Amino acid sequence: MSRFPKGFLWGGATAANQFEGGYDADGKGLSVPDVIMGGTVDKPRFITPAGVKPDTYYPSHEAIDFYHHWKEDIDLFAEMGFKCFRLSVQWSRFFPNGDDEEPLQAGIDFYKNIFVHCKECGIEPLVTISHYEFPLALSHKYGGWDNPAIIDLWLKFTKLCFTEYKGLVKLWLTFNEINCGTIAGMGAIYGLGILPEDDQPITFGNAEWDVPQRRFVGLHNQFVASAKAVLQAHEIDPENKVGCMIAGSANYPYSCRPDDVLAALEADRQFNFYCGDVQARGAYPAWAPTYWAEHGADVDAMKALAERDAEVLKAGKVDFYSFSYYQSNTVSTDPDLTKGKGNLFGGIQNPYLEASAWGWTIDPKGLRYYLETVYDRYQIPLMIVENGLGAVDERGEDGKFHDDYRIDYMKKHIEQMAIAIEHGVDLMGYTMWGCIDLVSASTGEMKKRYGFIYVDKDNDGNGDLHRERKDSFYWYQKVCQSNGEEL
Ligand code: BGP
Repeated sequence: MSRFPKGFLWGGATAANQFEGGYDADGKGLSVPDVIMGGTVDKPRFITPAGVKPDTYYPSHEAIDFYHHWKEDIDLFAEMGFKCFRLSVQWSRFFPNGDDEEPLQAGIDFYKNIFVHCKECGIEPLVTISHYEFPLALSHKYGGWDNPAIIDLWLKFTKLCFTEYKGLVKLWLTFNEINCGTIAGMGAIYGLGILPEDDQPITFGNAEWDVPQRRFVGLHNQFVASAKAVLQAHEIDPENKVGCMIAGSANYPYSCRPDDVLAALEADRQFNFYCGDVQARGAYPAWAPTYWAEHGADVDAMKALAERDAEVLKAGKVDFYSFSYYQSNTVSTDPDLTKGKGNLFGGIQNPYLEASAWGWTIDPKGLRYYLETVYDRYQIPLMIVENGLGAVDERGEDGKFHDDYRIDYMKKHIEQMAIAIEHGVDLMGYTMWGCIDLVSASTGEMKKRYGFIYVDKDNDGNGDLHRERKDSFYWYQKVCQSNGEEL
């Protein structure tokens, strides 16, 4: 008997702006990621908010050109035995300016063909409605998610999706890693469409131009929009299930010094619970006012918003809780401790754990810790919608990609999932991040590869885009086919 439930959703995950390309194809409007340049682990990405600059390389413009390779790619996922494929739709493919009267038929058809083909292949699509994507024209005209007018514009887009894809898609996520909106700089741009006035590096925290109050109002508007979308989705098709999506991290105190333990609790609140509580429990946590005060928001204004919208937040709780998990995070109040490079979380180097080439701590047991903590807290089904290893892949002497390090990473994480399930966690599925090589969100590189499928393209955009199976492709095929028994 398998340790994983029958119908467990094994699969892979992607995001439109990181793999679709076709950034101006068939009438699509510019989206915020279309004006974000490439970077590296040491050199931040820059945003050119006014628009696309000549002679400048923007990784999203072609990405891996799923726009023209979608059938071939889905066939490869089917060959691996995917039960589920997570992808996102781009608002600006339907409504190029975000507030257009009528949608573009080409945008509707593009995704419809994909969903139909997924069905033919026995693959359940899991659709993220907003994955770090926002029509650039809306940022220019309305400012971003801090403007409440965005809520209804977005709900027009979600209604279109729920209606057009009824019967083809039943699993939805509203906002990718919504909790990143709590991070200055990166959170404002990627999550909330709130942009600086001129070209700026994208920082993880500490952005001079960033206004915390705008971010917290923006997040509140997203909570309301997400709750209304849950109600809309259920009304249009009772089969629909809508989840939240949180950038998850297990937060450990560096020492048993009470200050460090409290710092870990604080990190849990900031990254994991602030948004998760509103979306999964339907109300702000009791500590929200202190949190707003500590993060530079206007407490009275936030309290007024929370009270005004309490009913809708309660009514529009999500059906399931999804999250990304790459690493754990170690925190301390001791300023002398060395900072790790870390993904979104920074944090201190954990002496018991190794890190990836990009400085992300590798911690499979942290995944179990996270699963069990979050399930205790919310007691609704969970789904891991991102997890994986970003690494440099090089051809072996035989010309093939032997990515045993990736297999090892995933195997250890899946083992921990099995234990969490044994402990009672209701886990719906696992979509590994970047199942086909794609553009890195944090650095804009192609060199940071996650895929089971190699794509011939480099950081500067060179390559013929052909696809190749890596060793992990055949390994994951066995995982999918044996429902997680053969690791
Ligand atoms: C998450 C994002 C994804 C993805 C992933 C890996 O934060 O939801 O979009 O990119 O991280 O990150 P990176 O691409 O920076 O390696």
